[in-house]
Amino acid sequence: MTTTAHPRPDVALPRNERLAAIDEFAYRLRHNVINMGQEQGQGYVGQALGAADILATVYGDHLRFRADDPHWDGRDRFLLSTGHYAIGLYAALAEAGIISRDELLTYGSDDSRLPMSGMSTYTPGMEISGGSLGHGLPIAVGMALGLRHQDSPARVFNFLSDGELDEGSTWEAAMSAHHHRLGNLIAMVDINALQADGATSGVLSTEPVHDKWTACGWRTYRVDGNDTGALLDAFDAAIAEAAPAGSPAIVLCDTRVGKGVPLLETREKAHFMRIDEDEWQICRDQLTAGHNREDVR
Ligand SMILES: Cc1ncc(C[n+]2csc(CCOP(=O)(O)OP(=O)(O)O)c2C)c(N)n1
Ligand SMILES: [Mg+2]
Repeated sequence: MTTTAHPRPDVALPRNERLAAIDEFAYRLRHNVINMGQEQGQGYVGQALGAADILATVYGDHLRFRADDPHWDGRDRFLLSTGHYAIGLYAALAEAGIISRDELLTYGSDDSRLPMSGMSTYTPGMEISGGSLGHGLPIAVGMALGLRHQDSPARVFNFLSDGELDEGSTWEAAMSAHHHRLGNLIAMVDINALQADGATSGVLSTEPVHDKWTACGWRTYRVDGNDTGALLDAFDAAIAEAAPAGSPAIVLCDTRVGKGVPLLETREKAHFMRIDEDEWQICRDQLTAGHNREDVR
């Protein structure tokens, strides 16, 4: 068993303990998503299940934050570029202790702090508002530059979807990050091969994605985004070289929509899922059976 330095300065845990904590985080996150989705009977459930392992690795291990002080100046900034993935981030914020699990059940309802598309003014821990794809990375570049000017040790993490690789603004920002030597910027892309209009390969061919980021001057890692061990190693490597001035890093994560719930993994029209009343418990049971654990309600 190798002991690795945990990026949070106050912890140094063995790798297997870090992994176990990430897996537990991801498992609970997925249950939160199912519970939230059931309240509305529909939602961006497939993406959240697919990206759960990425969110768990970053929120459950790498990100520096204070749960009781979400606006703490020294926090790492986590920018959710894809507003419609908010259900997944809310589920992670509950596991991180920033919002309560009870509040999750207000998701998408009138007067809730948890709207279907992420809004920074509504939700503690939500750094930017989403909706218009392709805006997260440009904002992340400005934030990373600003934090460096302030001599802040905080890092900026930006979560993108593969659909955002269709946007010109993403690539302008990618070149700017390299130009400004933003070594404090770490991005990740959920490559779930899906967009609103169908398969990514049919909407716009973005491959070879690894080569493109490398050509833009980024340190680039590509992993199975549902393999928490691979994610942990990739983010460890990306963060180990993070510095106020250096190369930005990106972790390209190949994921499966609906991961963890076989009923949803094979669903057609997976961008926005409508799930029948009697199917939610099947989802929950499949998730629980796959992990041999207790339900999370
Ligand atoms: C600038 C912009 N153009 C178009 C849309 C409409 N839109 C909403 S979601 C989506 C699909 C984007 O792909 P991705 O985020 O990979 O979809 P998913 O994996 O969630 O199915 C599109 C085109 C938008 N929100 N913003
Ligand atoms: Mg996608």
